[in-house]
Amino acid sequence: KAYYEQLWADLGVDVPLHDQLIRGLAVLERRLHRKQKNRPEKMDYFNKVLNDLHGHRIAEMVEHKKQGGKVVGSYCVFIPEDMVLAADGIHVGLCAGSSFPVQEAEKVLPRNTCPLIKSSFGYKYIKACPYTEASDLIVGETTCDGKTKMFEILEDYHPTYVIEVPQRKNSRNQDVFTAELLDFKLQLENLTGNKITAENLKNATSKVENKFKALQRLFKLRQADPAPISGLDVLTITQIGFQDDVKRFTQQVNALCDELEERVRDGVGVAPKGAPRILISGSPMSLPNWRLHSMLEKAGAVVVCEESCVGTRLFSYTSEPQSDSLEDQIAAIGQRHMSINCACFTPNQGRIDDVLRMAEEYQVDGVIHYTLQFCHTFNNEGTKMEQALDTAGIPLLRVEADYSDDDSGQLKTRVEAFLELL
Ligand code: BJ8
Repeated sequence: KAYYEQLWADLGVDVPLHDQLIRGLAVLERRLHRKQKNRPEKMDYFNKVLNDLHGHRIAEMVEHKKQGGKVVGSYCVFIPEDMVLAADGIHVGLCAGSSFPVQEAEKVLPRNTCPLIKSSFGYKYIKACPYTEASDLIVGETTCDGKTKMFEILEDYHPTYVIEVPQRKNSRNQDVFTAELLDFKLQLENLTGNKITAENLKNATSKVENKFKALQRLFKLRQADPAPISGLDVLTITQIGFQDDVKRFTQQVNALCDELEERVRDGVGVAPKGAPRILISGSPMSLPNWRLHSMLEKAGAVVVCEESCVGTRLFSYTSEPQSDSLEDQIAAIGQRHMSINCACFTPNQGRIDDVLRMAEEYQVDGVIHYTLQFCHTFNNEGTKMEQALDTAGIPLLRVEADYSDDDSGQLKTRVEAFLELL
């Protein structure tokens, strides 16, 4: 522990505050994850990572930095991890899912801002996240207005670079985004001192897309009834994927899938066959935002799919360049990301179509539309989603929540009433 404390202190982390954070996380993990029954054995790896969240991986990053390497942090799936890897950097999805730094963040940001934004900024503001402190550069994006404006403030606290994400999916905007990625390439080359070449980008893309394929495999296995793994465990795995080493993570997900294939063959599940199957769609759930999954599964349901950036929006697309040229590869990466059905796009019918398709593929009994408080994009899109699911005869519950536990009682009552209707 002393070794890690020194490591965190050297990065500039407020160690006593960080201690409180880690202790809170451990309590949550014991209360939620360990209380689950009949978990796959191959969850062991992910449990260990979760229990050592700021230890081994941070040590790897520090070692990488000592060798002259750079760490690049981000908060959105629009930032291409493969481009960072191609420049021999480490990419990390930064902490943004807990209420821990929110009160402090409200000293700078308006209170009526989405908790994900307050949490992201708050971790930097109170210096409690070693991943943020280890980042040589934070890369933001102009997805929603709240984030865009927060990045202008974050610049005063941390080296920050912002990529423009257009809000319509047409060829003109596709070109804008590709041009943004070409600028990002230069930015990464300046930061790391390494050239991004056609060859190293191709290798990096193949690593990242192998991770996507492993996650696709994991999600497909959840289509079985009984579901071979809980939604809480899959959510946690996907969250860990934003921080873990790409190759190691991919191997571990595939090893878990081997075990789950056996479970499906043998009819082994985490909940009895016929338990209510739920799809959650909406704002992303960053670690440790586990409340809704846990609540649903404690009430006897099983979450079988997340239409979310910590879910299908992360890994459903791959890039297919027209040729091996660097420009074509970057254009294909741009296309891969412009395929993401984030509610920041208008119109965004693709997301509604995805949910309707997935409701069938995953044999769901009901959908929960999850919106983080003050997330206007997903909240407004919920209206169209509600109409579409109503027409298709799929029950929907709309939930708006922040990161605090204040409304847990009320949320639990609504969730249980919804499950009874199914
Ligand atoms: S691609 S969903 S990760 S932007 S929840 S900060 S939208 S007010 S996180 Fe997102 Fe990228 Fe889109 Fe995905 Fe704003 Fe909403 Fe907050 Fe959000």
